[in-house]
Amino acid sequence: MNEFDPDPAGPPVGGRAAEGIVTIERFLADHQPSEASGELSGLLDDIAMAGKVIASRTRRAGLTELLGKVGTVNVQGEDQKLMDVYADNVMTSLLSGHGRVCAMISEEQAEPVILNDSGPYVVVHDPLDGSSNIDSNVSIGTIFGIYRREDPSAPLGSADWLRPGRELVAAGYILYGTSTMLVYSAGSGVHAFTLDPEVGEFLLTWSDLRFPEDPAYYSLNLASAPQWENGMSRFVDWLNRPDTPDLSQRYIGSAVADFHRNLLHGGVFGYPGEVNRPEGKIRLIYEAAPLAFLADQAGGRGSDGVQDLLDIRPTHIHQRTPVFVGALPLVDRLERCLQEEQEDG
Ligand code: P6P
Repeated sequence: MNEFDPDPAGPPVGGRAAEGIVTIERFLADHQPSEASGELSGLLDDIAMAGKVIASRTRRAGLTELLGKVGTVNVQGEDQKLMDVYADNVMTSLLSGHGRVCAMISEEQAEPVILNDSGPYVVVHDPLDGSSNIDSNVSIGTIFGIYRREDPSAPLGSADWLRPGRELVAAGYILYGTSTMLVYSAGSGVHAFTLDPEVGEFLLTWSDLRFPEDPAYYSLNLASAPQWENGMSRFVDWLNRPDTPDLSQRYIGSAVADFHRNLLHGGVFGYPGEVNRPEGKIRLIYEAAPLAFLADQAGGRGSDGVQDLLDIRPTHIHQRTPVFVGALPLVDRLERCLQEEQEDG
């Protein structure tokens, strides 16, 4: 532990605390494959920069004009917050440079944003997940995923972004909370960085994060239980049995914050399908798939209750899906409960 090592809120069971001062730029450079062009590292650097800019505003949103609604609704039919639009603009602006990104899929944009027709990467993102919490100062976050175009010579089109999460080359989130953390994976483990605002750098906090063996939390909005798809009550009943893991219920209303706590301390986040909304609320491409990619890399997984989230090929960019993502034993148990209910009819 040295002066730059943030005093972690208890190093996670499954991860290695940083030794010394490692910036994200250096970590990316040291961990990219020798044959890499550096383009993906450069893109992740750009996303880190976007995180710094958005963090600086979320810290002051209460003091500036950036709280409140724009007065428009996004394609989801949700009130757009000023910060949603700001975060979307920052991500688009910072990722438009260098020619690395040909297209972006955003929760805040009805259609794909085409930046150029030659960039090797497609970026999917929820610029500010949990934004309904902005005015109550609850942690919110940017969720992102990166696909590499399979055939850059082919005309750019939906085949470049309507892809299963299994084809992601990287994914992560930036969590704007008590501190700003960037957590990402490029397919070789999950790594977490804390923004030191004085230095203006994301510094490595933990590498190779993995869900702890003994989970501590489950994140379900129990108030929605009456609307849940069949089988969910079977899971909650299982949780409350004396012979099952003694979990606490924590639900923030910001998936990225729930996911992060469950990654560090063990747990599962769920947003089930509902009787009148069987597809659930969470969007597949830019929320569920990136989180499922991270979970997979950290020894957990994501499911829609029947299949791995990473195996679902989207049919449209704002497609929603039921989501159960986190520690393997809990996701497996959830799937089993839903399937047993199905079998029992
Ligand atoms: P509810 C935020 O709007 C979000 O998409 C997720 O971040 C969060 O987990 C969920 O919605 C909260 O939804 O219906 O429980 O308020």
